[in-house]
Amino acid sequence: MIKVVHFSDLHFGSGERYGSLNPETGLNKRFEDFISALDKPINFAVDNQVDLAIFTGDTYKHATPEPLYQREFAKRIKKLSLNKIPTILLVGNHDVLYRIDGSDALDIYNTLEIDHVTVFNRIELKNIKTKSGVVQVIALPHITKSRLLTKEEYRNLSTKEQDNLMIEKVKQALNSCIQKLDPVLPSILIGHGTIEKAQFGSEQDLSIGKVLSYPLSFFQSGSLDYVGFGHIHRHQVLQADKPVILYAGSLERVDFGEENEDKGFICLELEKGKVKYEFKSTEPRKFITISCDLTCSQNPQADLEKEVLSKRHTGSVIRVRYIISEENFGLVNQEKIKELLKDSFALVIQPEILHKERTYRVSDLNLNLITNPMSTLEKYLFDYTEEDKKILLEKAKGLIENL
Ligand SMILES: [Mn+2]
Repeated sequence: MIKVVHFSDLHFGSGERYGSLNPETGLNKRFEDFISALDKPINFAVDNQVDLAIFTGDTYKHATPEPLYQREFAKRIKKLSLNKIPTILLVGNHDVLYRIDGSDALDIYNTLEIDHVTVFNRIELKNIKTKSGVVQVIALPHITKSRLLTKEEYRNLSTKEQDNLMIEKVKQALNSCIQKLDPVLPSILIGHGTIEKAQFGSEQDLSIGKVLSYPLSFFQSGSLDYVGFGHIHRHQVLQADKPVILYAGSLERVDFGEENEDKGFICLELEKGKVKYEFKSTEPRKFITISCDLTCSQNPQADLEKEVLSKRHTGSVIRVRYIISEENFGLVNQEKIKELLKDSFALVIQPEILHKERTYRVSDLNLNLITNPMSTLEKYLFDYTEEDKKILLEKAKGLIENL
């Protein structure tokens, strides 16, 4: 039996607007959260002496990360390497620089030939040796047009046709890998991208449009034991068995769109034809929205305080949203609310002011006037100067005559 840890979508550098500077470390406190989230699968792998660690892409927010982010990621990869745990790094869309040289943020691990570390940046099949046996790994990294198609192939095609051609090429490449699998050995497919029918989380706006969408059928081959994907941040299981097909999900929350999503990583026990998997939470920082409709409230401050006190949670990122009428806006003391929530990790207060209706009503405008548009318009323009009214009525006359 081969023990595997699979984690994904680290995105160092994201979500830092909800963190302040930690004066002791000089780091953004949310970045520290992201670091400790990464430590969970890394430490689990080391403490349990797993046979294989897999990261399915999107290491940083951008493919040109600050040295700080590179250093903290590299420390963790080094730890896996020193513990002789075979480690796979798969290139995600946020790791790729859209340049002709096709370089990516994980290239450096290839170049330095770190012991026990394998980087996958193209579709291929490799046998990875672990202390408990060989695992066959088919890799499907983020696919870029320039790596998959030649200029001659796509020059005269529409974007849609190019996508279809790329999907067809991916299918052929995957199938040729699948055909080469030794039926006796355990086999996994790791990917970074969108599988049709997968449910997006709030990261949708980050990347949609740049990635292809693969049919689930590409990955349902009985020769595979486990299909582990990255890219979509919401952890989800698309198929429970033969093979297991899932998204590990990201390791930490980026924003309030993920308030109700747990974050974590996957532990696998892999044998040929038999897979046991378990989702382990990283216990990500809590995000809590406190909502309050104060439009009908007699005592907005008291009602809002009551709601805040019932929902407040120490150490969480808190968002207070309330709707209030324009005339009552001054009755809420935001400083007092901030004081009540001073133990939160971060705080956002978002009042929504309900404005009085500003539509001007012209009392003698009625349906009877419909037969005489010019006099109707004249009444409608009651608060214009005589001069402007004259110009507008002239223009209107021309338009009406044309009609
Ligand atoms: Mn991605």
